[in-house]
Amino acid sequence: MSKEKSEFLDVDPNFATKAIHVGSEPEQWHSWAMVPPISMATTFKQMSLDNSKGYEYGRLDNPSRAVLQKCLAALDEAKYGLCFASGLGAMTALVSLFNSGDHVVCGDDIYGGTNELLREVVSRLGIEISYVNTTDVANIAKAIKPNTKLIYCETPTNPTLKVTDLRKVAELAKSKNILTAVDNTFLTSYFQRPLNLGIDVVLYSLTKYMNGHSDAMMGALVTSNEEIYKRLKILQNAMGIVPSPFDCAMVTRGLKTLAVRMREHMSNALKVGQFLEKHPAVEKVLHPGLPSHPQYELTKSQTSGHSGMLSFYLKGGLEESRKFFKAIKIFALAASLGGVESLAELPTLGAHLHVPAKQKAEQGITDNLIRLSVGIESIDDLLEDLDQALKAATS
Ligand code: P1T
Repeated sequence: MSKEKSEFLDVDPNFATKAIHVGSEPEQWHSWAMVPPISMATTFKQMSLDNSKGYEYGRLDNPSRAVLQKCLAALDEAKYGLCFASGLGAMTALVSLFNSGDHVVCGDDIYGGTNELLREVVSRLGIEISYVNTTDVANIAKAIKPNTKLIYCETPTNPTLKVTDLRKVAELAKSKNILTAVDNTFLTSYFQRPLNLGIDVVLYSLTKYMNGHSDAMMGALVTSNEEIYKRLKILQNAMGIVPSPFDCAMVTRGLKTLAVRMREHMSNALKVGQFLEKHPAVEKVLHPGLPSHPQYELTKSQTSGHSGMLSFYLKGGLEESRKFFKAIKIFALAASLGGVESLAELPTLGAHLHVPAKQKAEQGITDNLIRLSVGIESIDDLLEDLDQALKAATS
């Protein structure tokens, strides 16, 4: 275990074992295959009119999906997991729990696509949304109304890595009987388990770290609340936002290396963060694992480490950013995050393109804010690449 890591909460000591074995038990298959067979069937023979072997129709359930859902639940120490066709598919199901006239308090710094879904679709359906800075729980308390049904946030946020105190959010919501949900995409269940901090539902874009290889698109909701699970299970089927069995098998395989990958992402990103903080071409680094982060202590109290995500302000503006992206060689200019390969993007023209300009300005999503998803390549190569690109950007 690295020195940095010992400062944080203990990682679940059984995590890697669960990630490799739970849901994949060979004895459940006739062949005792060590790797779950992919079940592509869309329909399943019924034993009689009122008796099945557990599966009926592919949208309702599927053995490859069941394997993954069981593993996801175990990793969050939850009772239930449900997979969806994408992270936004999972969000669509979550917000569909609510009705026209209901009110949602939402973090103001969230993935641009989630922001667009809430503004362009959910608001139009009559669900009112208040965007607040959740880093101060008092802002959430102020925004709560008699019809508030959900408090939702990301922590750390995409792309400015702000951290919300999940214990305080859960305590406030419970006192008012409001459901809480947290997007845990950046940290994964390896580094942060919001349900253990009192949160009701955890959302994932499995497209990112959980799969880890940028080759499957999927989302998930995880909960121990039986009533919410039953309603979400109905929505998963009724809305038809289900993943393919093949993609489920891909993510099941990805999870088996989640623990080792996350340790490498953490180590590389911390070194990148420390390097950038000292670089003359860099104005400021946003990384919750660096003592310079305003919520460094809070982070240590609710997570057991960090992912490969960090952002930084380059000295200069759009012109310098363009030069940086032109110069990078190992880091690729690309959307998304959480794969083994290093990616860089400019949120204001990428993942947050459609976020209203005012909201972007308030969040500090400027022309010189660059987001990195630090992969698990050799660290010296990554630092060398960044160094030459930063020099090219500011020369
Ligand atoms: O892309 P999808 O699987 O639908 O997941 C959406 C999503 C949800 N939550 C967070 C925190 C995310 O970052 C994302 C997707 N994000 C990107 C594609 C991106 O480049 O930030």
